[in-house]
Amino acid sequence: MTELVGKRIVVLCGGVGAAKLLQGLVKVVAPNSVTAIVNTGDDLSLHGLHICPDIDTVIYTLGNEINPDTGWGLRDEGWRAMDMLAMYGGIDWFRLGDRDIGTHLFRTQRLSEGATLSEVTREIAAKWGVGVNVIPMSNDPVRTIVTTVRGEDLNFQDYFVRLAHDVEIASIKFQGHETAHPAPELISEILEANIILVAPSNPLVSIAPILSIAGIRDALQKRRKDVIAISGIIGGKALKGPAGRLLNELGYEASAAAVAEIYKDIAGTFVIDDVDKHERMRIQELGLNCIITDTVMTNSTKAADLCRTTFEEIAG
Ligand code: FO1
Repeated sequence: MTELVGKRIVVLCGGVGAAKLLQGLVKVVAPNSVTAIVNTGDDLSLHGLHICPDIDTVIYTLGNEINPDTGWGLRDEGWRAMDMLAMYGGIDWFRLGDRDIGTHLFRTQRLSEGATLSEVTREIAAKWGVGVNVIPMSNDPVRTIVTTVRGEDLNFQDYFVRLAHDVEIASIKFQGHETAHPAPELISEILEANIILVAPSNPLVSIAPILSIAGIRDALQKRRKDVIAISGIIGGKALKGPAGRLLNELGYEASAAAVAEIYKDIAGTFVIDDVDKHERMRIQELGLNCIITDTVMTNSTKAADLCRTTFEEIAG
């Protein structure tokens, strides 16, 4: 799109939904005009390895090596290390493929040598030929912890994978967010971008950790009129993951309008799916412009169409 040439676009990202959006976005604009700010609240330390699921999902997707069946991990993966681990009775519920383990080994080694997560992420993205500037939300550890209605604190992956998010949640916290700093250049990227997209990721566990870090919400509020959030809730539920259920459990309605309400202080425009067009009025009453289009990204062409329509609408 000629009117976007030379413009900078920042995208706030969780995992699978954000990666699909980015795959479409890079068909519409030059990859090197895009910065992806990625949630690291889902990160975990396992088998002594530093694992960053959302960063890897974004990089593997943009590198065209994502496992198309799961939306995470690599295609043509082998599982021999996991088989060995199972044989020993080790922790094997978090499935790390043989190829994927190489990424975690490299990241863990580089971090132990003193590299920052931003630096290692840049190195990994470069090896995959990813032109998008992928940056973690912070180089400091911030961990998403969910507290169940029975009062038990769970690390995010324990909740999400081990328990298959089949447990009722009372609250969510982002351990370490009070002292964490945004990654270098993150705030200036937001302040200097022409357009800021909030990907259709889970607002409570993928985008909220990013917003919990001091300075990020303030920077977005300054840019509110150029911030466009895309609803991950379509027809009352998320296409993937527990967002709909989590919204209900934490006292929100599972609807596009409820997500718009969550983002109303940082976003000036909200994109909803055609099936939710009856919610337009409620969203406009919250003070947001509302774009209605097909938001279901079944493939990268449809994701590109979503980006193109959004940019055309905001250009008027
Ligand atoms: N998701 C699963 O449902 N089961 C797994 O065993 C699993 C392993 C895994 C390994 C590496 C990685 O980068 C992602 C992995 N995921 C797995 C996905 C991950 O739990 C979620 O997609 C995100 O954390 C939520 O955005």
